[in-house]
Amino acid sequence: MTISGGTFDPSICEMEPIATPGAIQPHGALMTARADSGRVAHASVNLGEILGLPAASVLGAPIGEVIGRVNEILLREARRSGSETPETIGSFRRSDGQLLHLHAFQSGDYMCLDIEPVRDEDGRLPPGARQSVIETFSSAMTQVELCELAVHGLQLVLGYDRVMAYRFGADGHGEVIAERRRQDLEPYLGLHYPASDIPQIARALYLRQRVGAIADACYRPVPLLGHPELDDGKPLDLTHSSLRSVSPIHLDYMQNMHTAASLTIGLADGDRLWGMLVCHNTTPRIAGPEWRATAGMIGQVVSLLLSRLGEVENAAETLARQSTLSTLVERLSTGDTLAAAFVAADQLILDLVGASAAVVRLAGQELHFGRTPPVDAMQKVLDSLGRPSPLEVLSLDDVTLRHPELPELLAAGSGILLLPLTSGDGDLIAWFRPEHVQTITWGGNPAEHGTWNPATQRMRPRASFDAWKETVTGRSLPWTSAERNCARELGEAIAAEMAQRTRAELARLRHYDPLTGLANRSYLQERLAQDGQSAAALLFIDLDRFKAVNDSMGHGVGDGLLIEVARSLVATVRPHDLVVRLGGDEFVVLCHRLDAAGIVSLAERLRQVLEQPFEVAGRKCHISASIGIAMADSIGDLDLVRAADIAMYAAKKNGGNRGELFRPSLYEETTQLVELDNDMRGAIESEQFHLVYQPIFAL
Ligand code: BLA
Repeated sequence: MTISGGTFDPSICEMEPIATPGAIQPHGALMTARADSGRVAHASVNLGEILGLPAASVLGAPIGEVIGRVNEILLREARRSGSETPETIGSFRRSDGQLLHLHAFQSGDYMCLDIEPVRDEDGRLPPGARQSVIETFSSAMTQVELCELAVHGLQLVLGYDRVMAYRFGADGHGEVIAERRRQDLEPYLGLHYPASDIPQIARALYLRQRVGAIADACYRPVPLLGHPELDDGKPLDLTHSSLRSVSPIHLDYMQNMHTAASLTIGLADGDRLWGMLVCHNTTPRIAGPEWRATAGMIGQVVSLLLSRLGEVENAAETLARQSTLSTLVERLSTGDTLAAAFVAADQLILDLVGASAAVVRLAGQELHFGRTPPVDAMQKVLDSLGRPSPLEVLSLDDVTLRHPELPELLAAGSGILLLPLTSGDGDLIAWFRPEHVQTITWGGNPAEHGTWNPATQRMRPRASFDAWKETVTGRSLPWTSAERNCARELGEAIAAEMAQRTRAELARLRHYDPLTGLANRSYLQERLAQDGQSAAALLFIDLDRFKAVNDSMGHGVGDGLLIEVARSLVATVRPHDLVVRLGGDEFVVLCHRLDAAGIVSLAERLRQVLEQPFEVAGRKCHISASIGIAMADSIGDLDLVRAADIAMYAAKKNGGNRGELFRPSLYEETTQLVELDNDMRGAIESEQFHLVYQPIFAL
């Protein structure tokens, strides 16, 4: 809409006083009475014509005297029941015999009556027609199918020239998604109309009052007269009047569309206006109470089913995406690292939200999937999105319109779905979609919303509704709410997976020696506790001369030597034996299913291996080992480590580079070296250890 050559300002349309026009359409009359006194406060100037009593003569009179006592009681009852929506309360016979419908509704302090002559067409509906139309609705599988059945049914029972289902898009513009029409009329099916064709005020009104009718776009509005004292002077709200006079802008619009009459039904999905069923007639047509009731009922059923079908369609999409999501989440828990798991699941990441490319940033690593946009341009877009909070999904389908300076984004990054991850600064997943060029056919050029007519001081809607094609570029396919939800759920799953991996890593650290990668003392203790009932043999290995190496060659070589020793131990024992670094230069080998001869020969092999010089950082290190051996048929509460330790001390005391089997006499020999606790003493005295009395090997 241009105003004196200025730009279109939709707010002008929003200022139309559509609920309080101060006038009605001329095919009926309107009268109000104050709820307290019951005296007539308003009357339309055509009251004489419709009711047979001039407006001036009824203003101030008790309403019962005008419409009869019974009708007054019914009118009061309609008010008492509190229902805002209009209802037919009865009829009234004029002095010349003409029957009139009385239709009650509430407005502020007033009880209001629409008065309409009963017309022949009113009873024209074949009995049961309405019911059988409504029954067809339950077969609809999609919202569009339901709308097709609804327009078919409406045309069948009400017989308008054209019946359309009009669906609103997210930006408020609308599209005709179903249509039935007289063959000679041009089709509107598939046409789009700008949001400003139906201003917000009209949408809000159609949510409150679902059915509205215009009998003749060329009518002359009939003003209301108010009683000087009983009319409170506030504009009377006619939202619920079936005779409400409509905005002259819209009447012009209808005339430009070559439509004389309309009957419109608001379709609601919850508390949102989903769309409208719009019936048009090329010639004037009055929609009487029966038709309006039929329209209202059809609208109610369609609205109800629409919500349900919407949920079903959404659930079907979500379900398909959920199965991709759960496969993807399952994959995340495999793989050595999360990044490796992502790489292995590449196609699933794209399929999850129907993207052509994705970038995953994780702990300083960046993974690319599919055909990603050029890195610099992508970074600029990400920067422009600021720093959304973790798991706050952002989606745009018009990146290239927002960034015309980055045309290189068109092919791969017209749409972006951004998921900031919880793990830290800059961790994110960004999905991309390419440009999706679309042709939209508008009912008239949408840029020409209307013009300002200085002569009438009114808006004039656009004159041409000829199909006008627009090629929409710079946009990707929009991201659906199911896709956004899946992205968020993936974010939550990644957070859970990361927590799980951190816990596993911590557990690993708790059990492993970071220098050699061997199990540590706490792991050994857990294993011994677990293996409680089984027979076991344990070697306690202490390196001889390690301190000398450490002191003379430095800690670096010392650490290197420990790593080499660990490697040699692992290479020498059987695969299922456990090699442990207790700390410093002390190691343990825990063996199962090895008899005394077996364990002794293993100890001897280890002694020989450790006796060989080790080369660390180009330096030769000469060490050897003192090895203590302890065995038990059942570990139970025995402190095998302590026993082997005692034996090791004996080996060390005897010159090192040798093995000693634990025997109770060692207890006596080593008392100066180690303190034995009572449990140990008890175990030795009860001879639970294998008792072997002589050193079996020694240098
Ligand atoms: C109302 N505009 C409406 C209504 C429809 C449309 C359906 C509801 C009333 C009715 O059913 O007639 C629009 N009608 C359409 C469309 C199609 C159709 C899109 O058949 C497509 C096939 N209208 C304008 C501009 C303004 C405007 C520029 O084009 C504002 C300056 C206003 N439209 C306008 C207003 C109403 C309206 C104010 C409410 C009328 C009323 O109820 O008083």
